[in-house]
Amino acid sequence: MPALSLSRRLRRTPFSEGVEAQGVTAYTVYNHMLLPTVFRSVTEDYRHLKEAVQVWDVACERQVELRGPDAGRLMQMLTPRDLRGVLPGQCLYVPIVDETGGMLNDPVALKLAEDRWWISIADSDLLYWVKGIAYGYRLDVLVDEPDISPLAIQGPKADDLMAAVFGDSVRNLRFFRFGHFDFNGRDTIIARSGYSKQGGFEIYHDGTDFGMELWNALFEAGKSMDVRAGCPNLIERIEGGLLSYGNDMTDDHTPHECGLGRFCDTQTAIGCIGRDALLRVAKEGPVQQIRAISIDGAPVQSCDRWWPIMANGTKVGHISSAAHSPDFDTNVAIGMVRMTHWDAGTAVTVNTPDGPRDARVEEHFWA
Ligand code: THG
Repeated sequence: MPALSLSRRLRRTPFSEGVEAQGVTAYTVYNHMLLPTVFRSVTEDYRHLKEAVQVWDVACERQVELRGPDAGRLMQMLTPRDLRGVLPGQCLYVPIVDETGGMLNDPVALKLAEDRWWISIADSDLLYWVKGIAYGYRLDVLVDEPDISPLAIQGPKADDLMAAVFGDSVRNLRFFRFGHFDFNGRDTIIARSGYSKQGGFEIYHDGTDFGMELWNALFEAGKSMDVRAGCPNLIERIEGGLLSYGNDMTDDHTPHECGLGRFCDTQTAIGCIGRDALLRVAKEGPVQQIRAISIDGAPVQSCDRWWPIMANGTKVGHISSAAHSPDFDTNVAIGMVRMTHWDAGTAVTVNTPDGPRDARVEEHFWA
């Protein structure tokens, strides 16, 4: 593999020094920023994530901040999820759609105050869409990307590690809630959330000067817990059915096609851009949808372009993510499948780069 040329467009993070000292072996680019993808090997990282605790540099989950009297109105324009009744301190997984109902991003939104939200974005330049709407509708709101860098603590021992650094009260945080905690005299936002099914937290580090201080404190406190640097793990996130924007979905897909209909309240999300389009698709129902798919045979290579899903010689969908799962002893995958073939148990063929494989639509994701 050729190397990745670094320059200031490809942003480093406040934790990059620590990531490199811990032996990162592969990066990807996410929101124009470095995101580690492998430390030891994807399989070793997976095993360790499920047994111990990891510190993840997910600074690339950039925040789009909305601040001002119209922040709440703008937030509701961006998503078909009904935001009435959401309180400060809550996180929400929110589909963001365009005027056709196509997915623009699938962030976690944090309501900081009545007049202040963070949108913790997946990999697309959402800032410009949000700025354009605020400007076009003459909204009284400031939209920008503050330099906030999330650091995720994930794995079964995450509570113990966090309690060692931030005190026992961090254990009381409920899922998808955040609170303010002290770190060496600095006010720090911590949420119980993260891109794995192993449980854990996200620390929203603000500023660039104490990133390594935070990183080092976590590694010092976690020595007895076998803490390691980690990163979102391909195998674990496919098992868990966690979708990846740009891989598993694009602006050609509606939330319903992505299986995110449960995060849409299109009837009551008054003011949401794309509402009419979504009301139509909600009524008619999607004709293709994301499914868990198992693929037989030897471990597959990673899926860097969509692999056709075939049945009786016709294309009935595509695989967008795939990996070999040691725990389930099969290749686990995420794919978009046409209605005619999306029922659990349906046998299909996946055209992988090294030939056709027998595959099966599964009832659920694996975790
Ligand atoms: N955390 C934060 N920002 C993020 C991510 C994150 N931005 C980018 C990316 N991840 C956005 N995508 C997702 C996808 C899934 C989830 C979070 C962000 C997720 N889903 C849970 C699930 O599907 O089980 C819970 C959803 C719910 O019940 O509300 O957590 O990880 N800060």
